[in-house]
Amino acid sequence: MKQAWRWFGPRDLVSIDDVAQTGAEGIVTALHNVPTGAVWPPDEIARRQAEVATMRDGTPSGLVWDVVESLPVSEDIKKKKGDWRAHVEAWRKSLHHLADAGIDVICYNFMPVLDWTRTDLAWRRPNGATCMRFDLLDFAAFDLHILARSGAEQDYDDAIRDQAARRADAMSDDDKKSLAGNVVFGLPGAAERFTLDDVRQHLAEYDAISEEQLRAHFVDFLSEVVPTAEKLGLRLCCHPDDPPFPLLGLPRIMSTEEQYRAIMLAVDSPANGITLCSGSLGARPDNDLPGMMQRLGQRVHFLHLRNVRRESVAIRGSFFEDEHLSGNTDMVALIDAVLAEEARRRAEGRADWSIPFRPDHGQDILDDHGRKAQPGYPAIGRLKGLAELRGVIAALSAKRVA
Ligand code: DNO
Repeated sequence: MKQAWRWFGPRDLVSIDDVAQTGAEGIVTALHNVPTGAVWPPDEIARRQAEVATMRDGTPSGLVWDVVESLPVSEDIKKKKGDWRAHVEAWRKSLHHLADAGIDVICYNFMPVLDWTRTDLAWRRPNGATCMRFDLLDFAAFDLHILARSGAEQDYDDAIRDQAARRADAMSDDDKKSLAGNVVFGLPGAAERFTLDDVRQHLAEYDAISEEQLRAHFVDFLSEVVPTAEKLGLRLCCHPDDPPFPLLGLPRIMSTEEQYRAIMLAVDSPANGITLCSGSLGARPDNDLPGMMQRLGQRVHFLHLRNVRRESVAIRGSFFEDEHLSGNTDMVALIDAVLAEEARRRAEGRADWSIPFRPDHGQDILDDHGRKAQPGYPAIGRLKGLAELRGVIAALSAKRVA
């Protein structure tokens, strides 16, 4: 398992110098400045590689850009309209440029309109740490009373509607603004920053797109890009929906094992793979993460290891981001399944036997509270996660050898 770290580029308050001290071996990043739908130019890829490789004083960092996260897929591609053909062509060109630069793992997602979303970015835990949280009642209050989406009432039962109305009544204008900001204005890594009106307009366009139709658009997109990736020796890996259930009346197609299996079969190539994010998928009680790793492992090209604590037994429910070894996913069993998959790959002689992972998100602890890096991506909270995961990997690996 290759230990990687997400870095948001030179503006990231957690610098390459900091990352070098975490013990991470590789970097996960993107050209966040290139607009969605445009080609990633070779010189900008090379510049980012040089930034990753160099400490502030000019000495080598020892770090390499291993994984792209994300190469964004445009709304036109997801809706299969407008400039979608040109955007697919640009995506393919970017794949060529990345392959030329020696970067071969490409993460992306196919979530309509919103990338990941939360209602609270700094929810206090009893020990003083803060974490991200998705509270279904706050989300419903946003949907029903701030966005005021038409048809939203049908998506919630009476009890949720009543409680959401009470919450909305109790909110000041500032509270409403900050809730809307958390939900739609884009968390780190999201390719777009939408206003409420943009969101309303996109939602209206999705009215006519069913889950089946969105899946068909995804398969059409993959049929165009997977052959290119395969030829170039690249591994594409789709990130799951986060949270993994329908939101704002939008279809979600990458939330369950069955949905992943359908997409893997529809375009059956090793280049069509999975980013197994235990935090996103783990927010649903019917996703068995160690089992998914056992059953879909051959196509897992990248891992996000984090843990959530579900606050209800509902498929669509509230949750918060727990410590990496706490929460509802059995992280030790999941890592054991990853190591078993790596052993299988080694026995088969696969060159890609070592699967890159990053400690995904982290609670804000200690000096994180002062630094205020990107939500979910503090230095010390993630380092704590990485250190704990590294300990589990070392212990389980030693047992395998013995
Ligand atoms: C959140 C991230 C996501 C992820 C994209 C991948 O922390 O895991 O924003 O980068 O969905 O395309």
